[in-house]
Amino acid sequence: MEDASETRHFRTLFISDVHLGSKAAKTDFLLDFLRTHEADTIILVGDIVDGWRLKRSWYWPQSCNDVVQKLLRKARKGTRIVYIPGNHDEFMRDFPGIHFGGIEVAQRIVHEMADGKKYLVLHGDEFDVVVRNARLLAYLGDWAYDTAIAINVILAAVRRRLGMPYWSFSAWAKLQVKHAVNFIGEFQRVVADEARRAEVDGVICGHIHHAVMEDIDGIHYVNTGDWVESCTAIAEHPDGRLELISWSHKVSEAPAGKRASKLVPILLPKPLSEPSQDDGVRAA
Ligand SMILES: [Mn+2]
Repeated sequence: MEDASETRHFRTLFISDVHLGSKAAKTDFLLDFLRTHEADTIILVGDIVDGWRLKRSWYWPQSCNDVVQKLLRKARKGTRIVYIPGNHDEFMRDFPGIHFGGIEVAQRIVHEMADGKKYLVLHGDEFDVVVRNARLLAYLGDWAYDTAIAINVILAAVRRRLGMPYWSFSAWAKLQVKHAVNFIGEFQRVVADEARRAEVDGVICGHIHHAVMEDIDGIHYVNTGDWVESCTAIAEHPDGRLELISWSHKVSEAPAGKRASKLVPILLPKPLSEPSQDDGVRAA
């Protein structure tokens, strides 16, 4: 019963932070989105699978398989799919350059838009240490910045070897409520700096679950958001123009029809009293 006129076709779709394996993953929304959005290229910008979550307790309902199957099917039908691992699916980082089921894995890529503009595409967790220690690093200078990124990589590897969960940016940021806005701003600035170093026009990342498109000192900073709360994606039109799509918004706005009736139960508010103790759920 698929209405072809409803399907939108893009040059590229950017999706991140789905956290498959965490109960908070909005897989029904994502499936709905994938059904109605086609693209020549789909770039998965990290934290698609929540490996840390699955390690603690296995939660893999059919809908998670459906998402994976949907992506593999698109790959079979000719969509180029690139998987850039994040910190929650860093097990994928052991396979750079590997193709599986038509999906290619890369640490980061430079994507050229249809209008020739170049964008650095990465998940963003490599800047956690920098963001946390922004003030100190600004004081120490450039060498400290590079060292901090290197230390972040080493620490993550050591923690992984010891079976410790990845330190979570957003869980930490939430504890620092007063400064949360500063952290988002700091993250954006640090990532934009990296794009400037790479001599590109913009950057597309995920990690902090905060979808936005804005200019930061001449760098176009684009964040894909997440499919845990906001259900957002970035789409590149055939002419290279970028659009931030908020899918839950569209669903809730749609007139009562087949889609609305199907998705209404998911829209029921969850009890607000439960602060997410579990880092896997909202953790960036
Ligand atoms: Mn992340």
